[in-house]
Amino acid sequence: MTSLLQQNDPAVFEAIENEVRRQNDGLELIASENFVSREVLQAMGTAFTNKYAEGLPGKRYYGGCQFADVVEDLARDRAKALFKADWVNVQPHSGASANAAVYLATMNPGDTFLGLDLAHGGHLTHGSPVNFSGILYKAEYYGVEKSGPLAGRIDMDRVREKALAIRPRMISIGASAYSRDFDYEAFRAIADEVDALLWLDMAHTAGLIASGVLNDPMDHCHIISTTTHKTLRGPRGGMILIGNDFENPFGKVAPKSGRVKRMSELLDSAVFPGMQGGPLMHVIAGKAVAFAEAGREEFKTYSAQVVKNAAAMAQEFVDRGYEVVSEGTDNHMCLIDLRNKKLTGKEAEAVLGQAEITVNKNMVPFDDQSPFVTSGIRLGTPAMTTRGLVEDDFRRIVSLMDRALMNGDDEAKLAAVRADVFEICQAFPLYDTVLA
Ligand code: DSN
Repeated sequence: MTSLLQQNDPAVFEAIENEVRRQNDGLELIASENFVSREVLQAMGTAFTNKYAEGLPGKRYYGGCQFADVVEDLARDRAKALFKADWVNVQPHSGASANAAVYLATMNPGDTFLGLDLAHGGHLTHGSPVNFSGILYKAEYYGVEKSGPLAGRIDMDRVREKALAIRPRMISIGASAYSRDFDYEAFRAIADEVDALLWLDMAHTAGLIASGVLNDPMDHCHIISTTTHKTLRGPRGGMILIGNDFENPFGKVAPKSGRVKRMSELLDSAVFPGMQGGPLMHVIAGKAVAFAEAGREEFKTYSAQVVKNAAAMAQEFVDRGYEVVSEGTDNHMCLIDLRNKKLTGKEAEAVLGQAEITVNKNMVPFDDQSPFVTSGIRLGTPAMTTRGLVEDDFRRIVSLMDRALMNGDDEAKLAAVRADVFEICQAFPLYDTVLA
């Protein structure tokens, strides 16, 4: 059946059709990506996109928000149940917007914070000099160990030493490329010792935390931000929660209105009007659907499989003589250092792309290449686990990747890998229509 979009805007329809085909016919191993359900896609493609709803449910700046209130309350209640939190704001348009609101609510320009170095797996919004977080605030870093028993991992003694030396206003946890779980209790002890706020950006691991397959931060972190589209498998977007002991006035936060506000008030007003205008109600509808999905038993099974698949993938790389940073993984991703294979991340990403295997080049700790070249690739299992792949499938994928990487200039061998990739994709179908 021809859709209205196909009839009336064939150029846009064709781009969408090609993207759906690309997603169906390739192996998606980008650690920050996933495939949402048809229900989430349907919720997003609705008339809620037309609605302005600045404010919060019951306290809006526009009329006609009664159904926007319903859908935002559903999203908030489901998110609170999922993470066992008392407060949440589901309006941030993205993880970066959520993080910007965290800074706005808690820090003054020039204040010092301590976060994981981008070059060691941290995120741009955790103090990179080219990001607002590194421009407006004074960023200090902790990193991972270069060698020894904690190689590739964070040494909490060093975090403590650094925190005692710089006395930050806030300590951030969270990463884009760190495959080990965090010791939230130890971070909190350090934060308490230096009288700092403790903020977790759980963008990558939110779904795994919700499912109980990774450590639970809620009793230890003051503020928790996240995206909603990675392991949590919702629409692209962000969210902020407050940890379990934090609904008290926090005297250190400078009152901006002549009174000490609760952290929830500070964060709400940092999101709107601080950082954003109207919330994206169609995306919030998609968030509500995804949060309900993530509360189901099947999602826990899925998350456990994501972790098992990542462990199997990492081990297969180790067995094939690849250097896996920290020699394995606790979560959904692993980071491969390609220096012993005489390949850069840029070359590997391009070769694997020719075989329809999508990965991203990534800096490895203590990298000697630039961020545009890099010495590594980052791999994740959330997307292909959604398609139903299990450990043996991931071992097979590693063997295909190895064949491609070792034969990057042999078009016939790459074509053979591409054929195997296509066979796997056919066996694990994804979307059966172009439009939701
Ligand atoms: N760009 C995301 C990632 O790939 O990890 C983080 O924002």
